[in-house]
Amino acid sequence: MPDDTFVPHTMGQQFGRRSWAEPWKIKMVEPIRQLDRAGRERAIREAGYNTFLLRSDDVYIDLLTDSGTNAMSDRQWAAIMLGDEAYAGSRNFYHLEGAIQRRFGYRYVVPTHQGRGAEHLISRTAIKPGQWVPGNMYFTTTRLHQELAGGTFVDVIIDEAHDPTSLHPFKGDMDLAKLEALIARVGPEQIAYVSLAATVNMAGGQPVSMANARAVSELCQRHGIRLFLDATRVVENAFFIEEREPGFAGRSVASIVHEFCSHADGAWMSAKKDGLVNIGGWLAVNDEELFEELRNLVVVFEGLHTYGGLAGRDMEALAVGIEESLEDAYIRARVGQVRYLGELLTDWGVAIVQPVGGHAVFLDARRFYPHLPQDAFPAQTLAAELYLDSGVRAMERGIASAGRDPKTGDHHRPKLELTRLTIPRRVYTQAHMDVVAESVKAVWDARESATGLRMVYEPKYLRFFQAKFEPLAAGETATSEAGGSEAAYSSSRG
Ligand code: PLI
Repeated sequence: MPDDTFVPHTMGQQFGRRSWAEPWKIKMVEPIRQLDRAGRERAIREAGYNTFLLRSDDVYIDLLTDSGTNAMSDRQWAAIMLGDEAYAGSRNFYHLEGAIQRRFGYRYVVPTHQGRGAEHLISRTAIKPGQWVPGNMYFTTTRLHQELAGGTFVDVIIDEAHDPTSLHPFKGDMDLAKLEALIARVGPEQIAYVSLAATVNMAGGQPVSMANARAVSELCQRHGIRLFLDATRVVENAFFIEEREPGFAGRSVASIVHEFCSHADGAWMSAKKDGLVNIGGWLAVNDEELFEELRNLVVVFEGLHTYGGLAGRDMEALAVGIEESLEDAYIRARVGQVRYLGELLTDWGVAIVQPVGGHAVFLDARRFYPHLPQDAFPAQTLAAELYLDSGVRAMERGIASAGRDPKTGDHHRPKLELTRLTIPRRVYTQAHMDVVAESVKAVWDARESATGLRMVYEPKYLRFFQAKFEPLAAGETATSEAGGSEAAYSSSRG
């Protein structure tokens, strides 16, 4: 006799909730291990207190980045076996080209080995020395390639983006007044192009609204300026539009991505993020003349225009990854997992960037360590403390990442001093998130004892990748050999 009081799959309703789960199950696993405390102390010391210099074998849960760390699906691994490794005209290129044209809507496609390969090409072709490149907050590699091409980046993101406590739903939006003011000051012919990123990595994975993309596009058209999109996390961006922007509820992320991309004259993507692959990138434009230039330049720096530094199998896996990334159930679980971690930390009173973004939870190192000046690298310190506590690897997104002004040599001093817990796609479980949250809480509880770091080795470009640090002794003051306003940092520290 069936027991009709037992209702499978709706148990949660008894407690007033319904859980969601990932739309996939695990077929293959990769063992990980946790070093003991003495091992972690040795490893982080040998790494110069820079989590980029740790060996991954010494890491327990790896939240360094969501770049290239994706777990591919069985369909993608099957696609790997369909690699056509012809030097020229690989069929995998045509599959990839078709997927990009269909899903993002651009006419001409250039494959690149990863995002910065595309940034290099677009910067060299579209920037004349002395021109300006407005964007919605800097990104490290994007700005460097703009500078190497002779351009100057100008931040025109809304002020709310620099405030980790602001609950603005689209903190990635551009401030149209700031953009207009720049155009009026330097003249539209001196603007190389407008560079719009969705989502905004350095602001905490914050989205750009469709209304803002449309308005920026209209403004650019009025002035005859091109608009290019960094589409690295455009699927995560579309999820937030569906969730938050009036008129988009119930729309598929695929249709939102397509509409969003239609506002730009072209786009590039580090496919190592939303593309769900381990390597790859692309650049796509509508202008035939610009395409001719890019197609010529790609053979100089990346490889032939039908592989751009990628193996045929990589392009095939990406063509499949693009389709999978646009599935609504996938993206809901993806952002849902990041939010789960963020909500745990919020409930426990830990200072994080709000609202929680698409690819990572960002810890607010200023509020962890109000006693540390920015010259003592609070966010770098926090990443090292977290590793010491549990072997969880995070990364710095503060003064070390910001680098130096190439003209003055001074540190850039970002208002945001953050440590990023970046969640790889389809890799970790909810239990891993619990372990991470518990470790962050332990570091939060011990926050008063942190003493900070000093930089003892600084490479010229993208210093955060390879810089080395030493712990400051308790009471020792951090000194900066460069100028810049430490006072401004102190006065805005919460
Ligand atoms: O790492 P690449 O060269 O494939 O892509 C560079 C790049 C471009 N744009 C944006 C928004 C990125 O986030 C980005 C790379 N991000 C990395 C590596 C990260 O850890 O966030």
